Amino acid sequence: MADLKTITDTLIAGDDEALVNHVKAALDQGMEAGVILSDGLIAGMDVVGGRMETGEMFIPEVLMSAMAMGTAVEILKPLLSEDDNASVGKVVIGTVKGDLHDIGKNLVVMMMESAGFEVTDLGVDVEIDTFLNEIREKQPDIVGLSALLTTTMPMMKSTVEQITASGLRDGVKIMVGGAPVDQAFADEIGADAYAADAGSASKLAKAMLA
Ligand code: B1M
Repeated sequence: MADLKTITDTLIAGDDEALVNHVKAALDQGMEAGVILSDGLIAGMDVVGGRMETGEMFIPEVLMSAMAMGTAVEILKPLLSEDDNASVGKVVIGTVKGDLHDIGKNLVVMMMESAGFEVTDLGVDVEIDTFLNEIREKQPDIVGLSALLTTTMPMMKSTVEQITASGLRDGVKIMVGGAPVDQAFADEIGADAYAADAGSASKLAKAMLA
């Protein structure tokens, strides 16, 4: 019998094989993919974050949880897709320079792709010049910037500034997100939108282009 607590505990333990089994069992029992994601997996990463902060978990253990999360998300991905797959717009997205966190950004990518966006994912630790080049080449409707560290939030600001200085700002909407980011910060750096989670990111992206 797989329940959300078992899923959360297995994610925290970083046991990806067991996690896959528990997630599959939960799906077989009729649990919704979205519930497994938010109340099982993301809830587990929150516990991992707390333990990392207090020194109860170290980087290698956190990485094992992160990798287990990625494996489990792959199982849920097709089940979280929306039916309507017509392209609704182009998105270029990445985690800003200096920041290696990608789990949240990957969820945003997944939700946006599911919602019908054509997404170019630049990965993590993305140089400002890479964003500028990709905007020139791909001509996206939306540029997404993710940051998980308070120390990389200024890089978000610099990225927006350089997009503006390069004359590319008028052609794109900029969306920002990540745990330390909020609406006030988005306003302060001149972003068009802030989303607190992956679900609202894709809804907001659609709304911005409507
Ligand atoms: Co790091 N880390 N980490 N870490 N890590 C945090 C962020 C931290 C809060 C942990 C803590 O101390 N409690 C802390 C930051 C403190 C701060 O800045 N004030 C921290 C630290 C300090 C560090 C290091 C500096 C540790 C060290 O080396 N001493 C180091 C930095 C490395 C670097 O980036 N240069 C580091 C390293 C790592 C790992 C590599 C081990 C690993 C990352 C693995 C990976 O991503 N592949 C890791 C992890 C896993 C975490 C925690 C535990 C989990 C992050 C996560 O994946 N959350 C995290 C603690 C926490 O957040 N509770 C922590 C789950 C994910 C689904 O949520 O990413 O918030 P989140 O994404 C959400 C929303 O924010 C939003 O939607 C997502 C889905 O709903 N969202 C967007 C995200 N991007 C968006 C973009 C949008 C819109 C919405 O539009 C474009």
